[in-house]
Amino acid sequence: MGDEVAAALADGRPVVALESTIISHGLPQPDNLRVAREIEATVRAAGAVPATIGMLAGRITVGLDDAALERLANADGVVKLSVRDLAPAAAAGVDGATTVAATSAIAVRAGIGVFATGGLGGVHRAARDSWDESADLTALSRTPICVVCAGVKSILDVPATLERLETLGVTVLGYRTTRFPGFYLTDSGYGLDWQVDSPEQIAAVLAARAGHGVQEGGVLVANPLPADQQIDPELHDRVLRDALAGMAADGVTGHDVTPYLLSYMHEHTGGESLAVNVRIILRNADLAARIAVARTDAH
Ligand code: PSU
Ligand code: MN
Repeated sequence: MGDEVAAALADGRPVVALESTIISHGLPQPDNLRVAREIEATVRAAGAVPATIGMLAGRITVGLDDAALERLANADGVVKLSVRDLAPAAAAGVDGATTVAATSAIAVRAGIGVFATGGLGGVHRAARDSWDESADLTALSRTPICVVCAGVKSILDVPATLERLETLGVTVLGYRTTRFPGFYLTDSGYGLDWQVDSPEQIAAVLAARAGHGVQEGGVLVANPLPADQQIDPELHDRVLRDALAGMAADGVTGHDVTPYLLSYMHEHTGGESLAVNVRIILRNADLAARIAVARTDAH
């Protein structure tokens, strides 16, 4: 664990977990390193300590330093690690980037309760045949963490993902909305049961959850982009259609599906999807930090 994160946790100060797959597989070089640093700076500006999580030469690290961020951003062959990959990757001594599933599991073990990401993994559109459902969902069903995201991308089957979150017992809160956000789009077209309007209210939900001791899994906070900042829905729909067709033509499957679709969107929206992606992550980092601060203030 990084010294700064260890000290903050020991003192009971607010800490926000951050994932590394977004850096190594979710954003293109060279923007990824700049954005990784901006995410951390955003968490700090809101009064919390950032703990970016990843694996360096087989060691799980909570609170990557700047040299480590640079290594995961720039090295080729950084392995994308879900929970089930952590042990073999550690034994093999590789560098790896942790997904939402793996980051959540590690964060909770380390005593961190709030986590900011961009978009959550979910049920893929072809899941009826491929069975491709992100382990992010099942990990959240058993990991008591609060994850701030902008919903899921419409590269996924959004209603199926919401159904699975319900089945798996994951609480979903809309931040100042009752519409589930669609990452690049403010509204995915699907509704939510619960709305919260402040970090303090979210902290109250987390306190109630912990107090009951009944619910095993996590709380997802869905933080939409303001409508005037979303991607032009027409451009979005057209590029998405092409991306799905390209993926089928190239025979992309398994854990390569999400990175393929993300980079396709980045390349074919003239940089718009990247700019929107960055805005989303920074907004989520800010809200997560304010939730972490509200939790410590409530004690
Ligand atoms: N969705 C995004 N951006 C991302 C990811 C998902 O909009 O960077 C990354 C996250 O790390 C997430 C992972 O946990 O992809 C999910 O991959 P899979 O679908 O293979 O579980
Ligand atoms: Mn998958």
